[in-house]
Amino acid sequence: MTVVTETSTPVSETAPDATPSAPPAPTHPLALATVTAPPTSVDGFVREFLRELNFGQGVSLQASTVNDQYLALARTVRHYLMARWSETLRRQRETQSKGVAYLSAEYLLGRQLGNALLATDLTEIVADGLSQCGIELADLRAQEVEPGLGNGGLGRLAACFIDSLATMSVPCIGYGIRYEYGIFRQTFVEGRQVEQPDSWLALGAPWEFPHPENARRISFGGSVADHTDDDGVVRRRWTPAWDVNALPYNYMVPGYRNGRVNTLRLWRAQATDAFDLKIFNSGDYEEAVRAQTFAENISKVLYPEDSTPQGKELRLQQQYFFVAASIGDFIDQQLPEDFDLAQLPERIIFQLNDTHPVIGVPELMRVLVDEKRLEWGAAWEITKKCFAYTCHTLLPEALEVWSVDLLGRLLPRHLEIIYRINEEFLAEVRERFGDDELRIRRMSIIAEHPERSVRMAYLATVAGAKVNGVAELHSQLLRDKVLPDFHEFYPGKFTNVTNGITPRRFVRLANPSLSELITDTIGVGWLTDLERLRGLEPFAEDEEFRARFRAVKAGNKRRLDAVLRERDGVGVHDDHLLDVMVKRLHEYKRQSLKLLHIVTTYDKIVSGEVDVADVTPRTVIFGAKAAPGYKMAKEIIHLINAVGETVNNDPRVQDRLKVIFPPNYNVTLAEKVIPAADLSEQISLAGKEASGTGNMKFALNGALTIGTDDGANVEIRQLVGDDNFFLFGMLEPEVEDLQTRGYVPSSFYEADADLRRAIDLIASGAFSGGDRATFEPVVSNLLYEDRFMVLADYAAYIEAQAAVDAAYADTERWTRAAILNVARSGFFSSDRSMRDYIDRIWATPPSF
Ligand code: 26W
Repeated sequence: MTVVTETSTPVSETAPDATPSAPPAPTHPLALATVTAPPTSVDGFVREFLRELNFGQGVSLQASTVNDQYLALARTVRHYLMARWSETLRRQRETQSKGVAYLSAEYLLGRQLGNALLATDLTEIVADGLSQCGIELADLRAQEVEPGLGNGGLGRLAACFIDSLATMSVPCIGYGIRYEYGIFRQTFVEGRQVEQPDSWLALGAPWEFPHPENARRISFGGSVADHTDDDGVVRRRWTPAWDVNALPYNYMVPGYRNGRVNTLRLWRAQATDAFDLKIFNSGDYEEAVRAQTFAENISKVLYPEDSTPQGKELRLQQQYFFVAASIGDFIDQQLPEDFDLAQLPERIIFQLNDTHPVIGVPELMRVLVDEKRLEWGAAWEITKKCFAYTCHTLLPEALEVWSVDLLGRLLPRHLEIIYRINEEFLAEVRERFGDDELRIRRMSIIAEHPERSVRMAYLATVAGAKVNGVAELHSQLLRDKVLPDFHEFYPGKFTNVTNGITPRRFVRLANPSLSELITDTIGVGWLTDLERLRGLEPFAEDEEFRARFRAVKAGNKRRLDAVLRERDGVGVHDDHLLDVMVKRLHEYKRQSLKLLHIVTTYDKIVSGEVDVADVTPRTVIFGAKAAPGYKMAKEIIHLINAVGETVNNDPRVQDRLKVIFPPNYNVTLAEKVIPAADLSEQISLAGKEASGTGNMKFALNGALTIGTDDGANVEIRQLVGDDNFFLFGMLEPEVEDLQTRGYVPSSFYEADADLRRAIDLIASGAFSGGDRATFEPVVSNLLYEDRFMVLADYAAYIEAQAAVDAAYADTERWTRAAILNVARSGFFSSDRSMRDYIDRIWATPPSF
């Protein structure tokens, strides 16, 4: 008698009211014809737009608000993508080719309208048609609220990746969560960050297609027990305690002018039964709706942390909710009825965007063993081929662990499955290395200390067919430092795919004037084959071209000036070197090092050590949100604003040094700031930034990088050339060495007069109205902890900044270097990243 597992009530089936086996699909000769073909004339568009305004928004043109016009335009444009979407889906069903299911808890999509117009090549027709109606397209684009369904790098990368897969015609479904509230809105109150809820749906969501009929029931809690099934086989049966419905919302992911539209499916949580009428009628109204609010909390809000998991139960609920819905959806909705699940690895690869979706591994095992009644061994063979794991961090505290208590309570069957996966894994380790208990304890998916918990990165590594880092250095450190035991045990499993960014949004859309210059110079085609930018290299030697290149940059500075004046009432001088640091606020990214450079320069000016007239006019632009619970990060934001306030209003500076910190840095602001930048700050401590992607966006928009040899900076420097990159600071091995030798930050303070003066100025209260206490926490953290060695790299950084000033003074040399950065950064297209994933991990050939 064999013991295998089974759940009692089949779970995550489609919701009970789902229609029984569907009658033949309805059809009509006009069906496809009615799908609106993109207009070929302005009138054609205007007619469609006015129809949508009148019938969709229910208003006349005269009475319409800007929001009416935006919603009507968005729906009109999505009509034009419908044919491609349904054609893509039809072909996918027809070809049954292998595809990618990208599982990500975050997607930082940015505004959709501009990208949809670019993909359909309708920008001109629409702009003309709207202006005939007395409407500015730019006003409607500005009306769109960007979906901030992500924190930073990881979420934006997911958005770039699905854009590339659609443009490369690779079958892909992006799966995630439709948070009702995305990343918080950042405001500053007396220089301190204050968070506001991000009600991005408030003014309408024209880009989503809800499909409540495909809702799935997701279960939680309860217990597991043995059960003899109708074939007399003893199985494990999970009896959940509660459940919620997962409602899918589909979003279009248009490829760039290739007739293809992939799908992004985001799940929303809804109570299985609206509210309890019995309790309601008993008068306890609150209790009657409690279940409802409790359930819907699951997709209520994005967790605003991007490096230190809080281990909150709701976060685990979110992770299981969207992963179980996605895996169930793929198996039930995307595969033919009688699909042989042993072939699943030929049909799909579930790419794990960090550890956040890794609960999907025991979930697939539960579905295959408990629901589909496969043998454990067979199920594991399938599962091992169906998952791949991308790690996006190097910070030990960012690696998620879930306590077995919490997991056992919320997902008792999944914990059982994880225990068995670990048992069999450790048996293999013992087989290879004998009873090396230390190794066993080090490699066990279950950590015994400080509390028994599941190490999600270990589970992802054991179950994943491939494990990759996101830049060469990162992947090397993963193999040597983060997961060395696993690299030794699974040498062939580890690979690298260096990140990339989509040139459609971050060059063509964000920088139309540069795009025009590029196309004028090397022709079209570079937007889907970015290595063609190499064709610009010879033009670095062309004086006339350099002048046109500079004019583009100057134009982008003026545009940024107008945007920031209108947005925050502060502008930028277009004759200033724009020195930009935009990324999440985190100590390892070292915004405080940038701050010390500003304070040092300011100190030299006001002390008269340098003649202000000799100072290169420079505006430093910061953009950074801090996780609300990250105290030191918020202190640093406060200090940046305080220093800015003082420097910007000190007449002795004569406006030659400015510090501006526009609040609420997001994708939309990035699209305006990055094209205007001269200098890109990528100054993390070597060995801490997994890759970075902002660094790539700056290089492709003609900014020079000042940076450490960290993450993808290394590959940027190797490609653009040492002469066109301001490298400084310790290399990763030197950091490691200083760490082991014992790092004493105050010794650097003692030894460096400029550093001492800068820190003393902050400590003196110069930026806090003389109050020494205000920034004492930041100062003492730097002097006595300084975990990310800001003081150790200070001198080298200041020296590199002096080199920047010297280089910027030689305008032709600077422009030449900027052109070479653009020409040699084609490698950093997310299309290339996708090709690497296909070649090294997915083996999913483009379908057509
Ligand atoms: C709270 C748990 C948590 C932990 C880590 C949430 C989110 C994370 C992300 C992995 C953090 C993140 O965004 N990492 C960034 O990923 C980018 C895309 O690969 C890299 O370019 C950045 O270097 C990396 O910091």
